[in-house]
Amino acid sequence: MQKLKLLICATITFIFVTISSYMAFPMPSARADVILHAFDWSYQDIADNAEGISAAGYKAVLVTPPLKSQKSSCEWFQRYQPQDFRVVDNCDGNKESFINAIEALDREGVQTYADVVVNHMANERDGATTFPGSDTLQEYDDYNNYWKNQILYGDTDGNGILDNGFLPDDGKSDGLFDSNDFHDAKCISDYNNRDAVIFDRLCKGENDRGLPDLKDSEPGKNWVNDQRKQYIQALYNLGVRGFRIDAAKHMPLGAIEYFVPDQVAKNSQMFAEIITSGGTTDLEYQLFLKPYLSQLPEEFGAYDFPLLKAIKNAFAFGKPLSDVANPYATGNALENTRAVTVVVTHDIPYNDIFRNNIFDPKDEDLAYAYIMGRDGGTPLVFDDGSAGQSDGGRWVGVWKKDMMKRMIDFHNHMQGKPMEVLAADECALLWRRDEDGIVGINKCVDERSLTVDTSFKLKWNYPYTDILTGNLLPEIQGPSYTFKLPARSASMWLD
Ligand SMILES: [Ca+2]
Ligand SMILES: [Ca+2]
Ligand SMILES: [Ca+2]
Repeated sequence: MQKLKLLICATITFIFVTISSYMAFPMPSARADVILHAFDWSYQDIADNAEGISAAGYKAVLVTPPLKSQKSSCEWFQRYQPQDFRVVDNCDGNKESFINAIEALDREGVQTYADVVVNHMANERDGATTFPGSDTLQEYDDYNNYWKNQILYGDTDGNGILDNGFLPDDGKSDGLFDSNDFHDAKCISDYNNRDAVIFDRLCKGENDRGLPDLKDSEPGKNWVNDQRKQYIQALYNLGVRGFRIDAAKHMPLGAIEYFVPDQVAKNSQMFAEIITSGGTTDLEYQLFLKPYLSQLPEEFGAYDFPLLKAIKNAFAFGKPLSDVANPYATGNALENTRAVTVVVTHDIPYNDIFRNNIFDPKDEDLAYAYIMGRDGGTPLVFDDGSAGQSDGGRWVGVWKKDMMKRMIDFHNHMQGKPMEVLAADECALLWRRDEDGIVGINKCVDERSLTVDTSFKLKWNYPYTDILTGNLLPEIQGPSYTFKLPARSASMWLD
């Protein structure tokens, strides 16, 4: 594919940008607003629930990857196998319904975050490395009245036919990638080999051809990275203000920095999916997360998998909860400003190798209280809208559970208030948020009493209320106070 003319594309794309009300929408001052991961929700469902999402306290919604993926079957993983990312059309909707979702959320003061899947393309058509396939290009042309409305970028002259900058338009849609745009067909055999993880394919098993891996590693050959860049810019231009970078450990850091436009990085929340099995002493952390955090600018955040692992360990039988009293200090959490904190992600129930990270349901509630109650990181709540509904639909409707809404309410009340741990032992954690909030978590099966010094730390003779139960805390009347934490419970007191 000839790629020289493409240098001009990124700038030309701007010409077609409608200056919308989104451009004037103020950025949140802190990056600690709760994100709803509306996993495999349709864009229509998101639009329909925008008011409820806002009322529940969420400030952003991470939506289904806005790209073209196959619709002949709707398993969730198809959403992560792009056929074309110049157009939006998948089991969860199309560009039109995607825009409706963005606008509906915007009206409620909620931002839209996009799941960006650009490391690889779909495993289809017997291992094809031409995207989209010729049948798809023919369909674009045969049903132009539909497809012209789903184009995100790549129609340089705006005539409804994808041209990718090759003008004059000859009336037939142009392709996006061919075999020259992919690394050699080889499955990743060693996940501790950084080069293999970046250049080779994600495969499901020995007999799987794997996902064709885009070539993004040769200096001076920027076709792939320029397409990724235009894609992200186009999403930003629609009003998207957050980007989850899928499979980030599988792309060179230089490529990520290249394809995220500076203005987008500065005005959005960027976070990478780099799964590690631990914190700073973990090999995967050293190989993938550490270079990402140290070499990319501060705007580039990440899922806090180190913290997830630390919480999971601290809730295990025989392990002290006090292990997560100060996780950053012990190398078990990312910096506050770069962390997206989770207790479960879609990958955990839906991939056999991660299922051992699933919490006991009650522990999951307590873990949510932990990430919502602490100062640091942006909590992300996983809600399962997929047809699969793993584990009997356990994560269906999580977003609107009464307990979840109350925790988010506490989180939003405590924005920016510093945190100090007052007590920590094998069973329990107790911390304050300035003098205005107190969180207590007891993971054990017996009530726990914790006596703490309240001098200059908490308000005396003052009616703190547990937002989770509505119960009043018996008033603190002096410098010593004994908190009683019921068995297997969280309490979030505020004024
Ligand atoms: Ca065109
Ligand atoms: Ca053409
Ligand atoms: Ca790769």
